Amino acid sequence: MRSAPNIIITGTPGVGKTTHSEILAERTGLRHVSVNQIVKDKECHEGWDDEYQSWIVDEDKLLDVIEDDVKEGGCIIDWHACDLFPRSWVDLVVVLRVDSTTLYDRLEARNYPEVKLQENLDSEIMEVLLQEAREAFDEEIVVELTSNSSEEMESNIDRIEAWIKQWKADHAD
Ligand code: DAT
Repeated sequence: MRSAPNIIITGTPGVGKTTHSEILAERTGLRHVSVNQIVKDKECHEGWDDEYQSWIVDEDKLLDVIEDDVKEGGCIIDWHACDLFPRSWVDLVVVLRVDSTTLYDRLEARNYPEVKLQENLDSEIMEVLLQEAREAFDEEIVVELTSNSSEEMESNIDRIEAWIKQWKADHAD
């Protein structure tokens, strides 16, 4: 059994997954599992998509690479997809949401190609990742939080931190 929970922080690119994950890892001692970084470092991909300027992820290889670490517990998995992770690995799924104007500004600042920017904006408006999370996991473990401002981020982090403490208390011997 895990001594600390595994949490997925998901949502459209630009919603604040990495920022939330880094601060949470620092405050709680949980480990930030940056899937982007792992895909690059461990070559869990089948090449580079030039149009989208992103790696074509080899999900089986990715799962193999992170399995031992995640099974120990205490991981904050930071990735824009969540339905590839086995349900048994996951205790909480946080789906971050942002208003479309805010997201537009954040993605533009990243110099996203127009096609990728538009696709991500559409995906956020259509709640694609929220639906994906709700379909892949029990509804009780899926939480939707807004991330438009630093005040909202602060409150999200406090809330997740409190949830982690409670999880540990509930799962103590
Ligand atoms: P993601 O990992 O989801 O792609 P990120 O953490 O890299 O997103 O954040 C994208 C940019 O937006 C980055 O410049 C930090 C900023 N940002 C993220 N969350 C924010 C928030 N709640 N309030 C203000 N800025 C935020």
